[in-house]
Amino acid sequence: MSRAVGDSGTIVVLTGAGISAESGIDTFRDKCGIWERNRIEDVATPEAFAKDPVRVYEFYNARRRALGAPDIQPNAAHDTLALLEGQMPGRVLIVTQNIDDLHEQAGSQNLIHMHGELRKARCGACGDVRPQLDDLGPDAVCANCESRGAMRPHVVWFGEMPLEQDRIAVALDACALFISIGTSGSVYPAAGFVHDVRMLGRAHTVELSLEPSLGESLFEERHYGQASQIVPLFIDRLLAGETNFGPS
Ligand code: BV8
Repeated sequence: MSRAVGDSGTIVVLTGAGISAESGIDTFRDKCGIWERNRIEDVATPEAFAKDPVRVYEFYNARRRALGAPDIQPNAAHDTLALLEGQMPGRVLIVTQNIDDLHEQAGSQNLIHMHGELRKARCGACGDVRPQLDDLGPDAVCANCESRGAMRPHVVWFGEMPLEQDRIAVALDACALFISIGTSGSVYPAAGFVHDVRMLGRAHTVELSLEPSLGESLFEERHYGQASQIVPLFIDRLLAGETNFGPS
């Protein structure tokens, strides 16, 4: 059965750390990954922040500084997704688990950072969110409510509710094509999106990653390799109408 995206079908693309690996940003669960060098309980939970805020500030300050290095640039996978959005205006949504801004740098606009953004800070007192390019610390003052010491990384920690879940649910419900790129399928609710889409039975599901994810068996189509190679290959076929799911 061809559930073609056709001229009106929408596409939801879920991305994980693997799409940014070739850009020089560490993944989490590969060898020497971020969670291999740091315990989640020490740096990525509200309890960790309450217990030792300086350690948590520094964990994200180090990653923010690394992201600012001149050699950290979007790769062909990011660029191709921005091209796809340009070719199918209003019909492509990227939901990223990543807190880097490489999708934005590549030109993607219809984008949800469900786990927050490394280059933003949020006030724990008033909720105001502002760009944060430099190191963040306990003496930071909120530009909105002037509270001192309440600013935190605008990042979703484990045990916190991911952002824009309602908007994501609406997009998953409506999509004709769900593409998962560079994620191990380890973290929920993101890892459950393919199951949600399959239960609805309307969309084709595709996994593009270096190696099979934990949710591999739920994807109807799977391609493995470096994102900078397999993502352009797949999107080129999609746009050329060589799949069942390109624009008709
Ligand atoms: C919540 C921001 C509820 C921080 C992150 C159900 C079952 C079990 C557990 C749970 C569940 N529901 C909730 C949980 C608990 C928890 C969870 O899922 N735990 C896991 C560990 C079992 N989930 C949560 O706590 C979430 N919150 O559910 O809240 C709630 C309800 C009501 C009220 C309040 C709360 C919040 C989760 C968000 C945590 N924050 N990120 C930060 O970045 O520091 S998640 C963290 O993992 C990372 O940010 C990352 O984005 C995410 C997923 O990792 P991946 O992106 O997949 O990266 P990974 O390294 O694992 O894999 C990389 C992949 O790329 C690999 O497959 C590799 O092969 C591939 N790859 C590598 N190189 C390449 C490549 N692919 C292509 N090309 C390459 N070159």
